[in-house]
Amino acid sequence: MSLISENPVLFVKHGCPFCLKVRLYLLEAGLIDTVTLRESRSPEEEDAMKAELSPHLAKVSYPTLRLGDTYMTESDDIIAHFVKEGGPAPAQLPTFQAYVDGPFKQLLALYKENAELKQGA
Ligand SMILES: N[C@@H](CCC(=O)N[C@@H](CS)C(=O)NCC(=O)O)C(=O)O
Repeated sequence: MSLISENPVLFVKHGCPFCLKVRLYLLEAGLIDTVTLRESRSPEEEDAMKAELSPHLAKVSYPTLRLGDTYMTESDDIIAHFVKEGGPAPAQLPTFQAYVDGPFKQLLALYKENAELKQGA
């Protein structure tokens, strides 16, 4: 695996369900220690992280994985990267799967409903 030599940095925002999905994958896959985790936990830390990332991204979004000079911003792409590097398939991870099929799915449905309600208001 080239995960450690690339020294990946995972930028996450506290409370972000997409960030938790990636963290859960890495944790259950036993890969959490192969990344440097950077988490913003307050508006001030969020501003600082955004200022750090915005020169490299068209639109800052979390989670973001930095691999050398490359930045990835889609949670599924980030997980796919670790699978490609030799990590287990997400379908083999029961806790990850329970989150994706349960709370994560519900949060996405609520997010969508909220957006539709806002549009109609
Ligand atoms: N499709 C993206 C969605 C990520 C997303 O919407 N993240 C939210 C946080 S939960 C975000 O970055 N919002 C912009 C912000 O917080 O500045 C993914 O799967 O990673």
